[in-house]
Amino acid sequence: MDIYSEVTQPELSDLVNSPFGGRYCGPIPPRTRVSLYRALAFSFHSDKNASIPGLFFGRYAFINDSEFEVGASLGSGPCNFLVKNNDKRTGNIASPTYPGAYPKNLLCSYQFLGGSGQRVRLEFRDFDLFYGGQHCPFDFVRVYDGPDNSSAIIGTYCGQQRNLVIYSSESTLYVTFVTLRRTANTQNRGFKGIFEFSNSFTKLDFINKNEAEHIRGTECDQRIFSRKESHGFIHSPNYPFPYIAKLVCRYFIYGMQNAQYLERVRLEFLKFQIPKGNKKDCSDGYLKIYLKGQETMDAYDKFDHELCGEEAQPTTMISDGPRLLMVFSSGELTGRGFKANYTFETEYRIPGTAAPDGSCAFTYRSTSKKKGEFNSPRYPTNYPSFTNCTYHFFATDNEQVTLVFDNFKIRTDNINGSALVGSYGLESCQEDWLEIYNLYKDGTETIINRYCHVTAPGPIESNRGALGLKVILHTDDANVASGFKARYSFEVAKSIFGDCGANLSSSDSGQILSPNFPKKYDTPKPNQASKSCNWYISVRPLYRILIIIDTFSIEGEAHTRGCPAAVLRLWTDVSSPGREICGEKKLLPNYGEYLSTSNQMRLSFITADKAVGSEGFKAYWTEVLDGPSCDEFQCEKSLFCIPFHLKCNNIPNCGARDDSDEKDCFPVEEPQTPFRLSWVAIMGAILLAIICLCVICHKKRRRRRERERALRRSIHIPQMAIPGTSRQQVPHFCEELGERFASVDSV
Ligand SMILES: [Ca+2]
Ligand SMILES: [Ca+2]
Repeated sequence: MDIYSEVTQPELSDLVNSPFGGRYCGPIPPRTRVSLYRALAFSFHSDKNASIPGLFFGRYAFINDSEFEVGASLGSGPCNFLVKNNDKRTGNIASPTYPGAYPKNLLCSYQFLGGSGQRVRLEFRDFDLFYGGQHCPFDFVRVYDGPDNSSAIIGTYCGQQRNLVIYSSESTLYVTFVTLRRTANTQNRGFKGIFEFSNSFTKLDFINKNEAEHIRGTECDQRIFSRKESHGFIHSPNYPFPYIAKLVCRYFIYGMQNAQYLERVRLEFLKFQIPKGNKKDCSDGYLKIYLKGQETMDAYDKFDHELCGEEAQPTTMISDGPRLLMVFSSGELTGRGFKANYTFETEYRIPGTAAPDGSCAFTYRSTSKKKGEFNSPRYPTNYPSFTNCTYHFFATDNEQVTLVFDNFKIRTDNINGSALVGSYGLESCQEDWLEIYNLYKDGTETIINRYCHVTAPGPIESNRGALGLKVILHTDDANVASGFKARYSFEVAKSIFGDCGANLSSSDSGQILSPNFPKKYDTPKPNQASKSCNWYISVRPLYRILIIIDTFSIEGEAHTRGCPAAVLRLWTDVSSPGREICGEKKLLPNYGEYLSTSNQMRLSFITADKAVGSEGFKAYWTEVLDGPSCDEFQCEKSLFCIPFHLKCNNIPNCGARDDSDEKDCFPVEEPQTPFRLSWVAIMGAILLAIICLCVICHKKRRRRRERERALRRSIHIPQMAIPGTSRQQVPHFCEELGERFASVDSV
């Protein structure tokens, strides 16, 4: 069956020239057809001689053409109309063959011209067009906010639409309906709706033209985009006069959100009145507030606040993210409405007390919280460029604050200096950087160090007596990274030496060991954020201090991640930032040798609660005089002048690569050992000989006595004094000895 629904004349001969309306076969019947003009034709073709009855069955009706005459015909086509408010204040609009499948290759236009002060409302009650894609490349309805197709476009619509209602901003509206010439067999109905001209639609002058923008096509929706930390006022429609009933207006208040900026919206109500209905709740009129961007997920049922009555409760709200939406719905009752102040604030996503001026400055007071976290803006998202953020940590009296960094990545493209020691120091960090200061009560501050790249700061304790710490994050105008995440902890102040450490001032040399050396250094107690040992070395004026690190193993690696868990901080110049050392000895620069710039030096060994422990370190320090003249021992290579008694003391005092103080020690020291040994051996031998003689003498005397007794028994000699044996009654050691030597045969 071929259908021709666009035939202009009812003569059959014209079918050849008429647009072809589709060919149908099989079990599915064609959809309803409405002729574009006064005639409709279809033809049935069969290749069989005899047709079977009941092949198809349908109904027809002649319908009134005026249903499609939206206004005065402009005569240039079947569906071009001019609609004036004087002719028709309200009426129907329908596509030219609705509800029959619309023709291809169609161009319809509907021009609505209202009177002064009027707006045009168009409501589509049925809308069914072929859906060719998001931008409607094939068939579409396009609505213009003005008198013709050179006006601003409100929207282009295709596919199926529900609840499509469009308002003109002013008194005119222009609608086109376009279908393309295609061979595809589509059978969509087109559209049907109503239009209305009215003076009673909301006046748009409550929308502040300078700050806000009416969303074209809506009755009273507006959009406010931040112009970077901008602010302004929003009002209910008709404010300060009562709003009209049965009205829905939406306020989309959107802060900035891009790589550089992230804002949130602060909303503060200054005036508020939306009368409650009979139920004494917000079921009549209300203002719903959405703080989390629910509208982007069409979650209009998940509002954060619903306001009605005589006051806004709460009066101030802050969005969670860059978006805030308000939906105002007036019910049967009318009221004075509301006035509110909105402010776009930069959202740093940093915990802590923010500065009232909205700058990136945060304060952490021991009096309000003893421990917590802080981070770079928007961590773990990249921090913005061209930003300075300040973090103040204020301890109370007799407290110290500890900072421990858990993540650290500050963009540095040009790493200055030796890569092995890590990226810290004022010279190394010239792009983005982090600085940490001690703060004092007199308003002064001293820098602890500047850090950048991946070299995380070691654990930091504020100096005893300091008011607290200050951290500054500086970023330059390009290139960013994820930034840092760290913890702070206020704790009872320790001694000036920390948990261990000492004053080393009454000696010319010594050694410094990490706690438990050579066993693993221990980590802080469970309730402590850090454990620290501070050593203060001072020597005679004009002398300097040479430190030689003999053994060294501290977790961390300066150039790949810094020393965030444990660090040896070493000040060769007590008035400048110290060095931060960790890792293994082979990575230490200059073979682990450090020389003070004055007669003072400070070392701090700090472990954070996350430290796991390692061998630690052993270091030797020596008071040295630097210069050509020397009254005592002069090192050969380093030329340091050191006390004589440090020569041959088995400790390197001249330097890591100068062993001159421990050289040529053999002639003085080595002979002592064999000499002492030989004396012990000789004395031992003499003693052994005496013991042997005594034993032999004793045995020999006993044997002689037995011999004499046996002789006396055999010849019965009475017991009497015999002159030859009298000396046996009075034995004498020397006599025995003499006897022993006299009778060599018996040995
Ligand atoms: Ca940068
Ligand atoms: Ca020595």
